[in-house]
Amino acid sequence: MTKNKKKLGDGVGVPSGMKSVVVSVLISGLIVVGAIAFVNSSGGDSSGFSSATTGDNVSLVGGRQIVEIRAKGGYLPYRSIAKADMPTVLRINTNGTFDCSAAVIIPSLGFSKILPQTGSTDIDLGVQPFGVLWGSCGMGMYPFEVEFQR
Ligand SMILES: [Cu+2]
Repeated sequence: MTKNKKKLGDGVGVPSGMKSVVVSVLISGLIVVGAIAFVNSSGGDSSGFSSATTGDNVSLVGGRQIVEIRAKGGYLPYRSIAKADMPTVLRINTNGTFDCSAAVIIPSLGFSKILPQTGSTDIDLGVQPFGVLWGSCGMGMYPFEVEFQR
């Protein structure tokens, strides 16, 4: 831990230009997210967004809850509501998914995987505490989250 900090401090150091790079990356990220939101709301049926926040993509099977999302040009629903303190499986379905949402990462679990272009992938999330589990495509451009409630 301390070793890493030291390494950052001496030697190369953080160039002052780094900050503006980070800022511009954040801004371009926001633009991308905004563009996606625009595309999502203009295409398809208009009820897409509101139904994306309900918990109807969660089912109970044999004492486990299965949270099912779809990966293709992003993740749907973007936000899932699940129960905390319960064995949980995240099922990600792909169907002709050739974009980067086939590369899934869940940073807090150290999880990353390339999904099949078409298929169903179960990810064991274990028992999650109250809180929000966040995931995205490998580049962090398409986010999704599972909110664990009590
Ligand atoms: Cu991506």
